[in-house]
This record gives sequence, C-alpha cells and structure tokens, in this order.
Amino acid sequence: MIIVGELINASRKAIGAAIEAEDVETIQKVAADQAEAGANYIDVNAGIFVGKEPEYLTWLVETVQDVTETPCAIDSPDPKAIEAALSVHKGTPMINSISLEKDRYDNLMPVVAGTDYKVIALCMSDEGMPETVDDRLKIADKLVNGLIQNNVKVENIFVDPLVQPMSVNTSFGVEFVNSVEAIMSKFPGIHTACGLSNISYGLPARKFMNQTFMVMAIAKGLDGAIMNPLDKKMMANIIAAEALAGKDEYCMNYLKAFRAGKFDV
Ligand code: THG
Repeated sequence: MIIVGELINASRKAIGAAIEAEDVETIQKVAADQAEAGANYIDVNAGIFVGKEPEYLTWLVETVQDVTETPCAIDSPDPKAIEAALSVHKGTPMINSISLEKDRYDNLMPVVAGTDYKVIALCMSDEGMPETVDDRLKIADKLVNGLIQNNVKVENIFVDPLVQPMSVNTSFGVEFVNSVEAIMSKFPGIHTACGLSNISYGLPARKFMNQTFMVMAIAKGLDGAIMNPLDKKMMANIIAAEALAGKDEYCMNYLKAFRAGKFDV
C-alpha cells in the first residue's frame, strides 16, 4: 500500500493557522511524524487559501522537504499552484490530482507529460460526480489513455475512483469498491488510490467505518490511500488485510509488524 499522509491540509484548523503564521515547527513536526509512521508521500494542501495557494503550497513543500526525505503529494485542483510547488520540489513528487474537468486536464497534462511523477487521476468530469462503476470506468478510461498517450507510465498512474458518502446513498460503498476492482483489472499494472474518509461523512464513529472500508477496498485491490498514518488501528488493518489479500509472501510483513509492536493498538 502506498500511503499518502493527509494531515498537512489547510482545512484542518491547526494546519490552516500554522500556514498563515508561517509556523515552520508545527508543519515540520506533522511531516516528520507522518514519515516516521510509514507515509510514502506527504500530502500538502492549501486549498482553502484562494489566491494565495501557489505561494502557500510552495512554502509548504520547502518546509516539509527541510525535515524529511519523503516526497510530497502536491494536492490542488489548480495547475498554477501545482506548477509553483513543483518548481521548488526536490526528488519525484506525486501530483494530486489531474481530472477530466476540461481546464484542469488541459493545463495539467503538459505539466505531467513525459515525467516520472506519480499522478493521481481523479474520476471527476465537468458532468459532475460519478456514482456507478460504469460512470467511473468511462472517466478512468479517458484519463488513463490520455496520460499514457502523453508518456506517463502506467505504473505511475493512481486512479482515484472518488469516494462518496454512505450517508447520501446506501450503494456508494459497494459502487466504489467494485470500481477499484474494475479499474485494476481493466488496466494491468495500474494503481488505485483514494481519500477514504469521505465514506463516513455525516455518520458517527467515523474511524470504524473508515477502517472497515479500507479492508473491503484492499480485498478488491486498492493499493494506495490518502489517509492518517498516525491512526495505528488503520495501519494494523492494512497490514493484516494485505496479507489476507495474498500480497504478503509467507506473511513476512505481517510477522515483522507484529515483532515491531504494530499490533499493540
Ligand atoms: N482524493 C484525492 N485527494 C484528496 C481527497 C480525495 N485530498 C483531500 C482529501 N480528499 C483527503 N485529505 C484529507 C485530509 C484531512 C482530513 C480528511 C481528508 C481530515 N482528517 C482528520 C481531522 O482533521 O480531524 C484526521 C484524520 C483522523 O483522525 O483519522 O479531516 O478524496 N485524490
């Protein structure tokens, strides 16, 4: 599982305040803690600051990279903000995300074309949010083919089928996990990723719903997630679910995690 640590997101109160105050220490602690907990990428999102997003995202990348070698996932719908952040990023980042929305697609495709960046391809178009497997496959098909035509390697693409809240429609959980399965089998070698926590929006005890949903999605092939790596139960669930899904030869990783105390949660 490729884990993208979600905690540096300006929509979280403490982080929004730290960004405005240029509080390096707070941001660096959250970055280092997530890297230490096993994040493969550190998501940086300054989306609430309209107009200032390029400036703040650039500052976030520099601040995070001063304290960890773990690369960033640059999280913005705005190609200009992504380009600004890329101009200072060292190493190979993840771009979060391109979508089929025309402006976003047309402006971001040249930025990722021919690069070795990891690219999240979000199943969203100008026609709105997809609901069924079929809706998602149609968008994924266009995004994946477009990226491949622009010389992005299939193994660098993470399709995000878009998680929608269970509280809105009882079928949204099943449609999502079936989309993961359909996308993984239609495009061999591709990855999937998502922000899981949307599934539990509007419900109590969200962590239980999120943790269980993760296991269901892993069973269908999900191999990337934008999540809180400091959630130890979630991390333990992932290790067990990946072993159960046949992705952990001789349960080596499971045994290693046990010995490291990762199941003492
Ligand atoms: N897909 C893609 N990118 C995304 C999302 C997605 N980026 C943004 C979002 N959705 C995922 N990121 C977050 C960031 C923070 C929170 C939720 C999603 C959040 N966290 C809890 C909090 O602040 O209280 C803490 C988490 C916890 O305790 O478990 O709210 O869907 N491609």
